Amino acid sequence: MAVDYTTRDGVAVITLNNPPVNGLGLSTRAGIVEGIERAQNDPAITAIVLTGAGKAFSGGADITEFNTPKATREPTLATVIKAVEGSAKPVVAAIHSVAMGGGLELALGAHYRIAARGAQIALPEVKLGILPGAGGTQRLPRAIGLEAALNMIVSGATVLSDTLAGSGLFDELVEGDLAEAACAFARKVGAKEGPHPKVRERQITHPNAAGFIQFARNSVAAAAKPFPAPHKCIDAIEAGVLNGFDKGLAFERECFVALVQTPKSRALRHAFFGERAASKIPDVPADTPVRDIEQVAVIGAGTMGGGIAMNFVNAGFPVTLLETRQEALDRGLATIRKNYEASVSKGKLEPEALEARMALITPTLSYDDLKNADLIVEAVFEELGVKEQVFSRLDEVAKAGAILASNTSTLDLDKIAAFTKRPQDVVGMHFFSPANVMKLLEVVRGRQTAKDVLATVMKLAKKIKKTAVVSGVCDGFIGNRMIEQYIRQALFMLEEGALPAQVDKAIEKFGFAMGPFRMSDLAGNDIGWAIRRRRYQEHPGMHYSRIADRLCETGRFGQKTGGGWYDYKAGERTAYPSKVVDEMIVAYSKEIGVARRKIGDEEIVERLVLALVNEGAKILEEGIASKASDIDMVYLTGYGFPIYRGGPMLHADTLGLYNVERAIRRYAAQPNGDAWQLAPGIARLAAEGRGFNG
Ligand code: 3H9
Repeated sequence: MAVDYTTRDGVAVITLNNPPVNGLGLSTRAGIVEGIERAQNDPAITAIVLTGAGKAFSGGADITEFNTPKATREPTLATVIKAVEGSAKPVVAAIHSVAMGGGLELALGAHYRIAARGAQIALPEVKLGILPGAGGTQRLPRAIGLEAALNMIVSGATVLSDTLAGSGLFDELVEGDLAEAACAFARKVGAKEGPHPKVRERQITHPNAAGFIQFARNSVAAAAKPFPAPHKCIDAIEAGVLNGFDKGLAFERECFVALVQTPKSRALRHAFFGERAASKIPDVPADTPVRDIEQVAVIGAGTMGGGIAMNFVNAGFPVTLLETRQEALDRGLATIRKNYEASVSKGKLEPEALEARMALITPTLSYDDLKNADLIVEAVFEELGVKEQVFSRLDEVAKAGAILASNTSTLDLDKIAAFTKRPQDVVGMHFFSPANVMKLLEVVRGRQTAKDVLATVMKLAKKIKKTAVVSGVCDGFIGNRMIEQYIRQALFMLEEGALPAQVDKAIEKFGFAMGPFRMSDLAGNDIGWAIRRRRYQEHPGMHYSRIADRLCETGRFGQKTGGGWYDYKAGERTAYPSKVVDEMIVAYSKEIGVARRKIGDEEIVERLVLALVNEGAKILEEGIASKASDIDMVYLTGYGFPIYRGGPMLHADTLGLYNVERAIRRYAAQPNGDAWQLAPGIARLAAEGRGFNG
């Protein structure tokens, strides 16, 4: 049973007991109704306390039940709340830790609410692409006022119970023993004559509700472009204001049912679970012991090393920062300081905090100063010879059990590990630039990386607020290996008839933050050039368009040289289509004997996205990623894939793998088709009528 029923001196205590967060799944819902009825039928009971066991009052509806028969089976949450609200004996919600979504809606159905200080209160449904579907849009405005409620509902933001003191939501805020206080409160109100107050009966008072709602609509229109849910939240609140509680409730329900079935909501829920699933590694049990990490060291104070150091400093870790030359060290420290100063001037950091953070950094030129570090992250030049020097030196100085991490983005981690006599302690921590900003961390698992090293790094990733995804060893790991195929298609399309601005526009309209050519100009076209030159030697048979090499031969490396695929004005980041480059592209097609054709936006998007999907499927098949959602998390958090499409693999499922297979086979039969070798996994899943996510 997911609900416990006990009695305490005339008070029935109904305790949700459905770990981890007391999600309101079917058995929990049934348990609450049963408990309410049992209390009605017991003459010794005068009042009811409704609370949650463990780490939450309730995290809301059980999201895993959405779009399954269980979600609509009675008692639905609406029925549960009706039972609570209709109880003749007063119900007191005793809220601690977390009351979110349906959990808060349940509490709003109670006659009284008392809360522990510091409890997290939210209606976060909008973050899942839905709106509160059990009366939240109707009751919260009646409890805390129209403006505060609308802001909470539309943003999904978490507000502490302390902040809501005096708002009308809570009857009492409690410092000490909540259960004790709730029972005492319940006894007091149980002694009173009913009926007991109902939030639904309160009035929404606002001097200019219509004006405020219009203002909110305008703000949301600018901020929530591709998402329907925030708009529907406002519509539902407005329906309640204009037409009263019952009509508002019915309208809210209608909107909820429609939104929960949309691909956008499915994508957001996929991202929610994908983020949590990424930290679970199939053969590394959750109870794997972790190593203590107190002291961190970073080797290399360049852009990457500096950004990595900032991550740890921000989380309170003392960091020793090693460079080979004083000048480089000074420059690195100055950049870190500049970054923090920018945060101070934006009001995101207190000036004292800046100094405190800088004080956590110990600069050094000596490897001997790394001997106390529990974790050492190397961020030096991407060249195996350089890594060899660093790791053999680390092997000499690092203490036993220290984790030795490489930030390599392209090199073979197993080779790096072999430079030491402790390959079990070596792991990849591939940060993305700017490392202090980007959420993604690829954790690269070498052939011999110890399980406790992996477990430690995954736990640490949470502390430094990264989304960590484990990747096996392969060229480019998950993210860059896939992006290479995407860029390859982008370049082929230039040869065949497209221009950079058209390609970028099409994929940005699909939802990518930045198209491949703007992205290359930002990262530096010389980086891709260096990788390609390596590829030409390693895989001489592999077919690449040489058009990007042509661009690089002219010195157009991107924003940093004032020109790349686009032109840039000094001091600006705006990309202006470049006549010179466009003419160069057209001339190149002619030179290689290609008759340029008009390429539609649909083809551009399809080729780019399916290139990711096809490579992603191979990565999955080879076990480089352990699940499709890991690949999606890499793309959502590191590559600007539109979150409302859930990542390339979920997007492929939405298209249907049968259609994906057909499209890939079609492109494989066209010019440059040799770049398309259909991943066997796609054909297999399509034949079984399945998707990457089941
Ligand atoms: C809703 O309520 C709709 C209603 O308006 C209308 C209905 C008709 N369901 O985040 P954590 C799992 S929509 C199922 O690591 P934390 C989570 O997957 C809901 N599972 O812990 C994870 O599982 P695992 C509105 C859920 O302490 C485990 O719990 N509510 C749910 O860092 C621990 O999660 C929300 O959107 C759920 N509702 O944070 C709240 N919630 O261990 C979403 C969590 O297998 N939840 N799980 O990986 C959160 O924001 C955080 O989980 C919370 C705890 C703050 C509660």
